[in-house]
Amino acid sequence: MDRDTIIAASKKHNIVPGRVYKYGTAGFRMSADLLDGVTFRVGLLAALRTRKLNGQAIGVMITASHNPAVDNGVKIVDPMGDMLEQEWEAYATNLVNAPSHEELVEYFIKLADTLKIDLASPGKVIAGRDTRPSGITLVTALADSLAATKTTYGDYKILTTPQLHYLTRCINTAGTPGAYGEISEVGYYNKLLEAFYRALRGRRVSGSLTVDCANGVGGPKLNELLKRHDPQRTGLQVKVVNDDVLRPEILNLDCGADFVKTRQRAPPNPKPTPGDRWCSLDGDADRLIYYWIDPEKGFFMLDGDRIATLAASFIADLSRSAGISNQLRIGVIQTAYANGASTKYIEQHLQLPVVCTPTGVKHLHHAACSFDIGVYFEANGHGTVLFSPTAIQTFKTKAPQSPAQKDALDILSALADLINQTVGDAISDMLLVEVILAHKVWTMKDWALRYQDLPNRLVRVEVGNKDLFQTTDAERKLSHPIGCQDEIDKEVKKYTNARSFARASGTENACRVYAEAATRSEADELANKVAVIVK
Ligand code: 16G
Ligand code: ZN
Repeated sequence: MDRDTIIAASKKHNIVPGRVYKYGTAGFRMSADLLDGVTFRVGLLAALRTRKLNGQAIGVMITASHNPAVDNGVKIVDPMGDMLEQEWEAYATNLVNAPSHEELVEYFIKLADTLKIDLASPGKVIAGRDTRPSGITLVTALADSLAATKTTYGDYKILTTPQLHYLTRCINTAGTPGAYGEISEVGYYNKLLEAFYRALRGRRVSGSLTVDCANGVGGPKLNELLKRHDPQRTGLQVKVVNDDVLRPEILNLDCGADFVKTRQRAPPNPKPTPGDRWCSLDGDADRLIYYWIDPEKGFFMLDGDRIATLAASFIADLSRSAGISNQLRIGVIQTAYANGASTKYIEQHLQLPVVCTPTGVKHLHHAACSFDIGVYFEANGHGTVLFSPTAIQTFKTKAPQSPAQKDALDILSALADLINQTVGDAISDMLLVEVILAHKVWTMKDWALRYQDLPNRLVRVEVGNKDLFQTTDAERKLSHPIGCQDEIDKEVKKYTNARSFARASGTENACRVYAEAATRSEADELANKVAVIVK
């Protein structure tokens, strides 16, 4: 690896001076025109990371998810398809903030030295991007840094975020007992569909499902999956809407999972007919929100908490039917944003343990790994179910004592293939929900009736310096500024069944305040009072 080559390549991809960049919960994310130099430097980090991990492939995803079309982002995927190891986030931040090209290369070489990385060894990086046009130029910046560092590079072009995670894991497990799947986009569709058929075990999905794809990458990719799906075999009829990726400016505009979750209403176009089953994906297809229009009560949303409770109850039932419930520990991971009613339902009704972690997929994913079956979902619709090697082994080797036990074991086995084991995946999660509703023979209303959400309110508060707000107890309490939490507690005490917390956003320069209470007006009032305290 040659210093001058890297410097020369870097000079083609400047960072915008005077800005401070930080590798946050979603990597680097901002206005796309600020990202050229950032992406080049992320390439340098990926070049180090792959070599640190003996040449295993590292993934780089270029997406800004549910953000407006003018934004973009770049994040790194570790070899098993999980998020970049936390310690390395700081290295990424330092590399990207290097004030000059020369200092950048100095730091790069110093980092290699400190981490005992042999720069002459081979390395491999693969990349994917969502449908944002800016992704094309950003990929060029990435390719340039990988060429300058003599790193083998594979461009998978347009992908959903979970597909890139899938491919990264497939490449690194190929030819091993843990082989995750065929290394191609088609391999991904085939794996999901085959598992979908197996998980249904002859049950039929009823009614049609309309999928709002946020005019993002989920549209064309879901269409690819559906081309291969045989509706005769499953009963699933899918109608794909908001799948226009030719007009980039309408990405995430008045549609998609984030719109539905934050506005608490269906996309205005096209309008759902009362009684229909709908779901929305976000701009990179890693979040999923279900909803329907109740003919009497109107819009009803089934968010990440509802998907988590549905999945946990189904899997716990199956493991009882399979006679393995005393062998495997099942747990549910949530964040402070989970509705209190869902937590209560899981603990008291499903009798399963709940763990609360800070916001951000990496925290939930990590906590889920401590169970044999870890169900994790953020309320915003991002989540998955992780099956440990022990769990998968048990499904395969346990000798069934009855046809019912065999049925349950086979379904569990199929779920472990259907559910993306690397990261939350809207398309995979959607097939999971359809399987469960088919098995339970549930309508949307049946699903909605499991528990009643506590009214809640989320407000965004502009603050001078969000970094002053530090939290403990999985973000449920403020440790700083001193005294702030006492004031919040004092307000919360005035309401019944109430809860409220404030935290600094990891993706925007603002604080978020969440409040829930027994009634809508109390939740609103409490949120506003806490917002005043934080301001
Ligand atoms: C990021 C996180 C998401 C989290 C959100 C919170 C990942 C891949 N994404 O999008 O999980 O819910 O940030 O945003 O970890 P906030 O910190 O601005 O509230
Ligand atoms: Zn997303």
